[in-house]
Amino acid sequence: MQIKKITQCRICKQKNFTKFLLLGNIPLPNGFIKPEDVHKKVNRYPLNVCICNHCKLVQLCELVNPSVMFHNYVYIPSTSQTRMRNFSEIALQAIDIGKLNQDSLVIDIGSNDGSLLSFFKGIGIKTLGIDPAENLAKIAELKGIETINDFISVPLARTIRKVKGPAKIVTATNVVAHIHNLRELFEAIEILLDDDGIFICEFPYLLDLITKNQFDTIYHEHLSYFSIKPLLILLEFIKLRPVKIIHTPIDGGSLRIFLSKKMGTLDSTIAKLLKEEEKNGIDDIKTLQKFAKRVQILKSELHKTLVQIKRRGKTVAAYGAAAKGNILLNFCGISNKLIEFAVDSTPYKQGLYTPGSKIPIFPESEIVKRRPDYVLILAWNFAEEIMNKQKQYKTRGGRFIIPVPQVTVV
Ligand code: DWN
Repeated sequence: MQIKKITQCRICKQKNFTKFLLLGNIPLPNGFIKPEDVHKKVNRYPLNVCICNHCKLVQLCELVNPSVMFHNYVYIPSTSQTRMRNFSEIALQAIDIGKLNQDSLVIDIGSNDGSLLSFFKGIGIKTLGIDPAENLAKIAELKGIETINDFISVPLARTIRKVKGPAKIVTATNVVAHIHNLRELFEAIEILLDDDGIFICEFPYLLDLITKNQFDTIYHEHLSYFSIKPLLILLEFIKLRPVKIIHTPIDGGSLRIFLSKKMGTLDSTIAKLLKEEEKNGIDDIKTLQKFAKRVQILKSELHKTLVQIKRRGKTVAAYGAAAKGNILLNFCGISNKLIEFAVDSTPYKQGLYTPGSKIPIFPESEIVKRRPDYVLILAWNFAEEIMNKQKQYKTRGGRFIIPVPQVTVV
């Protein structure tokens, strides 16, 4: 079954939703196209967002079969220094809060190419990765990170606990929002965790998404868009308690939550964030409908800006063949007619085309080689890192376009 319409909220199980944003039928954002397939019709999947009227979890209205999305995965975290710095910060906090030593086991759910676990492995801590992407599990193993190539599940957690023993730390970065069955996920985590173990997860924060117009981070891989209120309701159904919560800047704004089996103290940050959410009315349907209107304005602003540049005979390239970039391009109707080429540091994306918009992807060196007049930064969450890297392009008169939170030409 490729697509399933949600009938009940994954947190509170109620069946009462209000749809507030329709992004249309869009290709899977990591479904890059091989040259030989670029003229074939690309599969498109509905991308609509609703809010549960009971627990206020914002979530996709339709779910795509996870095997279709994650069996062979081109996204790797190690292409961004910003992301790797964020990983090292998580590792340091884990080592500190978990009082880790060489006997400790750290398990990463959605371990990708082993980038996060390599920080633990590097100092002799035992590690284990779990990831459904066959291609990435192989790469992690080649890096010496033992990785189970599978989706997380309760039976798998039981086997791991039996064979490896309990984990002092379980991590999940940009994974919890990707998983439909949250109650099974947390049951599996409770099985993996030692009695004094800590679960550390990080995922994009709805407050930032709404207040900073980050509509392009809404895509088929991200099933849930978390805020504190529904998270507190989720905690009523699981046996873990929050001991710490940090509002981090990564990916435009994320929550990093530390959960333990022991009774935690409701971190004061939770009260502060709840107040912020109330102030911005992010669980009020009127706020969400205003956000949807801003998204439409951003769409026409960006399209108009690129058409005007084209009319002036100037050229535009895209920087970062990011999943979010594919949502932005397809939703805003931007294709290879307005964007000459894209560049990306991920080897597996180079030589492919962006899905739907059919833009060819080159290594980053193409920017200096072809010197487009403008560079549209699709990976806006790394705009600073990218503009620093491309100083030479800028000093030679190149200009950057940052699409979110507003269309800005730098
Ligand atoms: O949740 C997810 C996030 C964490 O990563 C996944 N579902 C999918 C993926 O989303 P994304 O592709 O939007 O992630 P990034 O990390 O924002 O993508 C950045 C892209 O830009 C990568 O393809 C790498 C590229 N890049 C580059 O070419 N040069 C990035 C930097 C920093 C650079 O200097």
